[in-house]
Amino acid sequence: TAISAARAHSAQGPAQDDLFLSDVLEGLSRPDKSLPCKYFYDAEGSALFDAICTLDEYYPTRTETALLHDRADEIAALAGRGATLVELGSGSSVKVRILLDALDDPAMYVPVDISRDHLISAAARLAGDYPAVTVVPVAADYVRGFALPRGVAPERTMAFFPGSTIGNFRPAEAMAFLNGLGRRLGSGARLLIGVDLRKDPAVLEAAYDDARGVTAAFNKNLLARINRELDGTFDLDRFAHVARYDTARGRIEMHLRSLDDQTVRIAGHPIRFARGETIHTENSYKYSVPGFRRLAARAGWHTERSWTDERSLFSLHWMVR
Ligand code: AVJ
Repeated sequence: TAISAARAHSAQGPAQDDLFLSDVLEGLSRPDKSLPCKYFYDAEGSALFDAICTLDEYYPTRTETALLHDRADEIAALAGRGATLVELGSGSSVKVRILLDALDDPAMYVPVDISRDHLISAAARLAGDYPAVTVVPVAADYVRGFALPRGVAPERTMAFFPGSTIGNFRPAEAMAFLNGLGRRLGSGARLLIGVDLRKDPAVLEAAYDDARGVTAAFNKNLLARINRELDGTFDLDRFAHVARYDTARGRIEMHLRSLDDQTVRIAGHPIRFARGETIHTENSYKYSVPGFRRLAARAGWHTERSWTDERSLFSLHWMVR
């Protein structure tokens, strides 16, 4: 059955645990301290991210969801019959249901996600709800590459990269990533990608520093995760959540600011923080529609359709390789 397929393929993909410690120590021993944002998404972080997606201030999720509903029939016509959907960073696999409901007899769904347990439970739930679709979860860091199931024709493949996760890459990295994805999927493959748009900085900063402090908890969970998994001694009350928009770069930056001079230990290694020093935890780049289309074109993707909501908050693009 589709559910057993989900279980059978769950073991593939490289283990990430051993990389966590070395990535953390490397990022925190630089003069400008930073941590890779992919480590936000342990079980706690994935649950906090799902909570972020329901916040009033966090417009991307509901705006993109509405766009998907509005354009579902058009997307289904472009995708054609019997498509294979490959979702990058599938998380809870919520948005893809809009596509699976609209598509003409979708054959296969390949959710790719770094958060293995969350991936497996989401894939099993989805497989139960869509018994005609073969669900093949792939536990992998999709940036490093991942194996697609055999025998999937590129012209039937449709990658789905929603949520403006592409915004976590610097533009040059985004280009390299999209180019690599196109080569992996093959000539004739399609890509449906969600991209957050440039806008009033106040709207952007509120989206990343909400009144209820959910985003602050999400950001600080990175330190809590280091405490849990790497024998860290971070005192979460001695760091503050910071979100600021850099207009020139067109990006939201999230940081954790040390409130004191302090020394933290991670797996026995001492890390010193000066008062006011920050750990840069995430970039979230924002684009204009033409700006993103130019970037994609340089990565070998031709944009056939771009859709935005009436307030121009968010964009969806249909691209062909
Ligand atoms: C999942 C990377 C798209 O940048 O908006 C949400 C992550 N960080 N709130 C984003 C995030 C803080 C999110 N992405």
